[in-house]
Amino acid sequence: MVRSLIIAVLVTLLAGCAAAPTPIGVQMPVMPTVAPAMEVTNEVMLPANAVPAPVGSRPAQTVTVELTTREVVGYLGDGSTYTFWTFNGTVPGPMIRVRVGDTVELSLTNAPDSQLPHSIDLHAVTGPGGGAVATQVAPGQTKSFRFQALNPGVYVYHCATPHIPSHIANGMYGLIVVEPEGGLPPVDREFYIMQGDFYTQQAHGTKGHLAFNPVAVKDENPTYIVFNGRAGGLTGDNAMKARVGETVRLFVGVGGPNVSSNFHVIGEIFDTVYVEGGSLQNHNVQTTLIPAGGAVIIEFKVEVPGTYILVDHALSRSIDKGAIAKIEVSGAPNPTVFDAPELNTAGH
Ligand SMILES: [Cu+2]
Repeated sequence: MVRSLIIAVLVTLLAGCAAAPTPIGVQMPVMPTVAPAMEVTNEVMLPANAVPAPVGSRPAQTVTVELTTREVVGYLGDGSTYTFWTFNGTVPGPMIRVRVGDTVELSLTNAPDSQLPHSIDLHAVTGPGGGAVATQVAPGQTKSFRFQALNPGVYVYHCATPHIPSHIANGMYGLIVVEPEGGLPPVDREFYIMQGDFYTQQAHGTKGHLAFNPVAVKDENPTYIVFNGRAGGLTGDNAMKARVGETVRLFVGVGGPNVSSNFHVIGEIFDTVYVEGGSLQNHNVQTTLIPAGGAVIIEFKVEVPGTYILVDHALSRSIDKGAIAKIEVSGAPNPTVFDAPELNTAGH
């Protein structure tokens, strides 16, 4: 009697023991392969209002630009971290703003804790490799070169270290604005937005730390397409702000590496588009095409208060992959231009 009781207790204990052998043919639950979200100490997403002051009407001069390539952890989506490769720790990298005729002395440092070499190719450069040959920097190294900005416009810069699409796909791009003589016409607000496609081994929306997927880059099959490095990042507290009656200028680039943008602002018409970032100006545009490795200037006046949503109008990229940003326009209603009963009952 006592012996059978002892056996019964032992069986019960063994049944609750995690180390008990798994019976053959019984499936153990699959452990998630995604690591927990890593600690994020700096926000990698660059705010859209991080725009340097206009150059204005000053004469051409020599400008010094110092950039540092850094590999940093940030949020690609809510609850989803990712190890970005960056210029100066942000996606996009800082906007460089000069005028035509300026001589730019650029030095590129690769942070000592980087795992990889990096470089910079600026599309505003006239010269071999756009600077990439002169700036291949190992971790801890600095290299410099000089160029004269011969052509006004808005140009993409990006890392050009092999495998180049992978370096761009991890966030290594930014814009350099070369203002024309006399500067750009003044506006009330300027914003800086870059679209980029990201490639993770996990499905879009997976929580935790997401891993880069080099095969998906070659297949051009991104899991994330985003503005400024974060799905839906330029919304909420990070939404752009303007007031009724103000003029807005957007500098919009596409880092890619693979996906161009059908850039559209829901509820706005672009008064002016500097086509492909060059000197040709188009007017009254609904959607403008921005190639990978290209950029535009978009200008419009905001006449009606409310929320305006920026999208890639290949809309799965926005609805399903993250390319959403918002401009919140405050001010008095303008029922002559837009009126709806819903707005009146909502107290606007
Ligand atoms: Cu790189």
